Amino acid sequence: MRRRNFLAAAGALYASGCNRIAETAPGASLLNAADGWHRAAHRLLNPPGALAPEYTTADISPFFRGNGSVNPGDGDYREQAATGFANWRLRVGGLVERPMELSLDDIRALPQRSQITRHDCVEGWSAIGEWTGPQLRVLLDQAGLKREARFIVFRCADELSGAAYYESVDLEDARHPQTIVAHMLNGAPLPVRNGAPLRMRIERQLGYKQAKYLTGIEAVASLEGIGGGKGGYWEDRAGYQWYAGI
Ligand SMILES: Nc1nc2c(c(=O)[nH]1)N[C@H]1C(S)=C(S)[C@@H](COP(=O)(O)O)O[C@H]1N2
Ligand SMILES: [Mo]
Repeated sequence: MRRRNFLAAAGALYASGCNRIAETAPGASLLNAADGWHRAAHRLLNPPGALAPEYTTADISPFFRGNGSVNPGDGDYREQAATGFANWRLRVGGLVERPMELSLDDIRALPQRSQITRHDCVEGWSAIGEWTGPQLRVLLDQAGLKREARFIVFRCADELSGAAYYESVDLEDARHPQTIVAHMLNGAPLPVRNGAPLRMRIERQLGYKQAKYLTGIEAVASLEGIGGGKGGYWEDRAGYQWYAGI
């Protein structure tokens, strides 16, 4: 509540012409002013490393609904699903020293984190689930980010209306302890509707940032030229904010 009031106050300030923060925020040239302001205000209230709330097993929603793509028919996804994703590979590339291709066994062999968190979709629903997988920062450290890397792009296997779903975050969210590459929901392999076999969990941001059907993790210096250039499928189309802090 306090946070919302602060954001409202900060919003009023912003509307009255205080847009210096937006102009000087990192990546401001790529992002609209509102995004720059939102990120700056949210970061002020949630210092680096501040955790999203975590819940108990008693809070877990009996059913975690699916939204957006829920059963991709793209490429060889259905064949892969039929074989239990035995041949699924996650590529880690772009501006890294050591590009990698990981199998699900490779992902499961890394140190794991489990977290019970609430997913909030802008369409007006929430669900609580327990997600398990390695922290993204472990993968990034193995691959070795190059100095020029500033954003991490998430590539997905599915298309919506003929365009590939994708998302992106800055390095602060990429390295956040609750940013994980999840392969389990509530102690079982991810259901197809929730992004099997791999999806991102970026717990301080809204639902559309949680990329499902993950095929690639790419370090880039700029979001220009990727998709429509606004950092994500819905950001490109519906004007959703790139920084979707909650
Ligand atoms: N690849 C992919 N990721 C996606 C989507 C999608 O359609 N495709 N939808 C997004 C939206 S809007 C939400 S709310 C969540 C839904 O996650 P769920 O299906 O596990 O509920 O996934 C997000 N990630
Ligand atoms: Mo959503």
